[in-house]
Amino acid sequence: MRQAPEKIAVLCHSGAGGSGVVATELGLMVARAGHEVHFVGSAVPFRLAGHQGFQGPYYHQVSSFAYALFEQPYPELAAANTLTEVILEHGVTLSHAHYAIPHATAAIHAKSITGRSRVVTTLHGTDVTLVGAEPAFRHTTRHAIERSDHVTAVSHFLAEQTREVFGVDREIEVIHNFVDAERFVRVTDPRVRARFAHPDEALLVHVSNFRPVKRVEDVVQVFARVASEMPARLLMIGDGPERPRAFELAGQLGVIGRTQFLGSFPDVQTVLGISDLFLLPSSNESFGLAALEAMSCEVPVVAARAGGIPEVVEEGVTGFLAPVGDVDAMADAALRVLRDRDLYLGMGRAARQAALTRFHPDRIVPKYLASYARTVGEA
Ligand code: GMT
Repeated sequence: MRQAPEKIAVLCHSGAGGSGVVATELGLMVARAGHEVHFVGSAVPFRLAGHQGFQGPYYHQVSSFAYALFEQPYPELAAANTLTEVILEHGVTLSHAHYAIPHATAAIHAKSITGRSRVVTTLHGTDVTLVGAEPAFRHTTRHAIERSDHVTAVSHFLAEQTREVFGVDREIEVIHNFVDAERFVRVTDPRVRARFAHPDEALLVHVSNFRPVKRVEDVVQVFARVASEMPARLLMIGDGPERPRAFELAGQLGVIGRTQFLGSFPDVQTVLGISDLFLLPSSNESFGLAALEAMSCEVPVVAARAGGIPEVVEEGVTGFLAPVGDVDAMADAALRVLRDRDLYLGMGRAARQAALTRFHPDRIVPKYLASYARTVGEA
């Protein structure tokens, strides 16, 4: 980064998803490094609440305008307009867009209006693997990727996928996600764990937005197999369209009494910190931030061998991977970890070690700061 502090705008989704979490935590760390950070979005990002102050970071709400003639509220145009105001009023020199569409599109638009503010875009996955591959957004996503001044992706898998899906040959810097290893720690107070499980029960956990890509029914299937072999409980954290199906399946498989659906909340670290095993059977996952947060809490992971997950979970070291949909293999792996105390403890330690080394903010955040410096310096 330049000697003088930069003024940086951050565009991200406000919901509980991993991209908003990464954007917020990164923005907070960039602010702590002495830069002025302005979040721009339709709602206060999930994990930003309580962190704003008169010295920043700041939050600017994207205005929305409904008019009978408009069939849609045009959120991308509204975001570009609000960002333009923020760039002009505050002298923002760099916009960091999390997701090619709609955020990089809005940032590129604001850059073109103002003639200022370079654009760094971070690809998180869904825009490339799901939305971007949808022909309705193909050209706009490719344009956003090509016209950004710098592009990062959260995994090698995603960078490769982006090149394949969009045929772009520009540089895409891989910067893995990070975890706050001081916040995501083992919770040793037995009273916290006692709220959810008896001491002799294994505590399995899943955190997601319950979208089809997460295969939450597989979570319940794996848990039912585990629970038929040993005393166990399952915590389902998050919310989304597949939650009713998962709930119904838990009833059908007779594990509803041992499964708790806790909904969505920001301080997920406490629940991860008392858990024994994290389940992530997604059909695709560009990274799997929730798995990393579990690892930081010394929780081994059983996951699908999909997308960027193998870049996070090291097979046989910090967890086990199985083919997508192979709930028997996942249940076998879960039982193997939960029945072997030494294996369980060793994997937990290795998981924590990975969080402290490969995925520590001290290692990852400077890569973003360096990319900002290069991008602003090129102006
Ligand atoms: O997992 C989701 O569906 C939410 C999505 C998001 O936009 O928050 O997560 C994506 O970004 C995360 C942060 O980089 C990654 O950890 C997730 O793997 C990625 N989700 C998918 O690729 C499905």
